[in-house]
Amino acid sequence: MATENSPKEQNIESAQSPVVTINLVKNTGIITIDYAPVNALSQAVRIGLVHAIESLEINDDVKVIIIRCQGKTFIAGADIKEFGKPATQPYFPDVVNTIEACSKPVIASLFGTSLGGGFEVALACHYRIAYSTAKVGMPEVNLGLIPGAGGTQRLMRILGPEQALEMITSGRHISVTKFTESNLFDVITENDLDQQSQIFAQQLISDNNLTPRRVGEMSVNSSDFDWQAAKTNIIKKARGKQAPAVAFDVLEQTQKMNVSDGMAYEREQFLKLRASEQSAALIHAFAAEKQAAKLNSKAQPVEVINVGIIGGGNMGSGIATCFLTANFNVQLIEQSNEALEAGLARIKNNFSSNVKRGRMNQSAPDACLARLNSSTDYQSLSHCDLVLEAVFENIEVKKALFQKVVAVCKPETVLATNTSYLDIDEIAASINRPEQLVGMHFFSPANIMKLLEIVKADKTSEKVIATAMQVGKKLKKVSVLVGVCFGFAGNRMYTRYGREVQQMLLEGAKVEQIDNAMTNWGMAMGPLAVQDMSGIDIGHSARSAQPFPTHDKGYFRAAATLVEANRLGRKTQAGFYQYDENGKKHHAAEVDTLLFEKAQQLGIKQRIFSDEDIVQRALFALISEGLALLKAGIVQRMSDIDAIWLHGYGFPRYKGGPMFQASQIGKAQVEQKLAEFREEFSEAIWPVVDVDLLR
Ligand code: 3H9
Repeated sequence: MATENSPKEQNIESAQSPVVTINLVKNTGIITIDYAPVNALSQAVRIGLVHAIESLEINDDVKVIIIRCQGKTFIAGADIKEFGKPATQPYFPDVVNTIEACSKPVIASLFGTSLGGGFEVALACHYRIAYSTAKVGMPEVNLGLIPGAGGTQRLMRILGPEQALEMITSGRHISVTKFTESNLFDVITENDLDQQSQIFAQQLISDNNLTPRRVGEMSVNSSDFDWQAAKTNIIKKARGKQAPAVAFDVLEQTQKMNVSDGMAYEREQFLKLRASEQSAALIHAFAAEKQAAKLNSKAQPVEVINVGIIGGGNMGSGIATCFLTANFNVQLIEQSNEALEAGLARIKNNFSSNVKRGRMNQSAPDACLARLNSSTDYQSLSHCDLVLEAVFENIEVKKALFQKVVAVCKPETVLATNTSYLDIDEIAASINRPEQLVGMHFFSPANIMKLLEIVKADKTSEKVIATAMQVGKKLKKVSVLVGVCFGFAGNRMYTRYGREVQQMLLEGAKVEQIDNAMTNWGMAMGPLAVQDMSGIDIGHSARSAQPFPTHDKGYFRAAATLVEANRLGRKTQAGFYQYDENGKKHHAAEVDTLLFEKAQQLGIKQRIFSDEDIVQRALFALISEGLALLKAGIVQRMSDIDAIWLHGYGFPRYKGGPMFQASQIGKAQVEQKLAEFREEFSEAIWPVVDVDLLR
């Protein structure tokens, strides 16, 4: 945090590392880490830190040491870019131990997000001063890891096992102001952080209070902690992730050890996790999200402040909620006052539910709603920088709507459609500014789901794409650039996945067996429970807009059969499952009969499925379609497909996404399996794809 009070005195020596410098200000040695973007603990930073501590320790002019960072945050953790490469010296546990062992008091000066290894550095320091907006956390579990440099040990000592476990197993970033009851921070300030740290250092010097206070020397107070209850809770919440259970084991096993033995055990478990497939998948997921945000063009986005949203239905109101939460001004348009009232009520309801679930504080909705205006008159969109439509899926309605929008808006207004399936090129061709039109495809519920497909039509300008991507970032969405095709990237793959599930039903796999196989494998929900939830007729009518493919006799016939029998899903209390009055689902014997009869009628051979057969068919369908999308240039890169599936379709993050799975399975095996399916079910259904695209 570079401020007016940043240390200005001359460098006392040329540091060994270009990213860590040392200054001396009134008997205080100030170590500054300057390694953009987030001061991650790369080898250069580790070398620099050790050298800085060692040289300040032997400098008689130095009484106290401060570790601070330049840029937007204190250290945000180990350098993720170094993961997957052989570990290099100095090893990180040795670095934190050097800091803690220092014979002079070391103060950490925290702002931004001090995460993982960054928080471990702070815990090894003898004092911690934090800016009031700072956050701390141990997010290692999100990468399939546990803290690997004493974090489990020092956090358990300073906060006790309950709070330490909560932080380590949840990975949450927590505001420093939540720790006022603990000894974690010595000062939490709203004033200039560098100045406060230096005042604190001067106080230690003037009080001659120069004996370091080491967290590692504290003992763990775990006498009345119920380890068994905590374990049950952690395993339940982990839903298939290994790291939280390992973190629990480390804390439980080491609670009575000294810090050095505890760290040795922690390190052993950390290294095992670092070599695990789950960790590789989670690190891939992190990188995939960051990559997805990157565009090849250098076009500059235009600034968006005022947003028009046409349509206040479930999608439109969810989208409006997102924009309002992200500080945009919103102008909501509906066809009638009644529809407008209903839309406004939905938005208010979204905010109330955010408050109820703890996603927002009590007063936040009022500030958001103050930025919302509504009208039935398109003229009120004239000042908007972005106008997004979320009306029902009818191309003629959408074309007519954009005619009205271009008539009232500025030429540079970005025009966006939230269509899920319609041809954006055709909509663009109907207006006189096709370059201004882009797809912004939100996923339902739009105020919750993180995925946003930014759809580039043939004529969409690079500036408009850059603007849509930037808006997505402000909305805190995972935005992925995709091209135009039926269903774009996500729903096209979802259709292929759904097709395979439907085919398996006709081949004799049971509804529960399919759903259980997929959820046991890690999917957030079974595909048939999802269809019941969203309404089987919805997908059926979207598909019916196009002729059913003649080469695929089973194509969504199971869904069509259920729709004919008026089993539309939860809304009719009957779909693939039967639902009781409490909404609890049960086996539906009628569905077995209906599907068996349909299979007989279509001449589809019955077989016995294992859970593994089901998962393989579903996963390879995704891989096959993903490779086709990549070849057709609908997505920029393979990892974008993974980002889409992780954030839009409940794919287990610890499995990295369908294309990561394909890479793990390996080219040769993918090729062989796809060839087997092609042989059995025809090339029309399992087409030849370019397996060489897999890395
Ligand atoms: C760990 O510490 C293990 C230790 O316990 C033990 C070791 C022995 N390294 O998200 P943003 C890059 S595990 C390298 O857009 P924001 C990121 O790729 C680690 N690079 O910004 C991006 O680069 P680019 C525990 C990193 O302001 C740029 O920074 N730490 C790292 O929205 C900006 O990122 C974590 O898991 C990193 N550690 O959010 C922290 N972190 O511009 C993970 C970020 O080229 N990081 N980058 O695309 C985060 O949660 C967020 O990035 C953060 C900033 C909150 C820091």
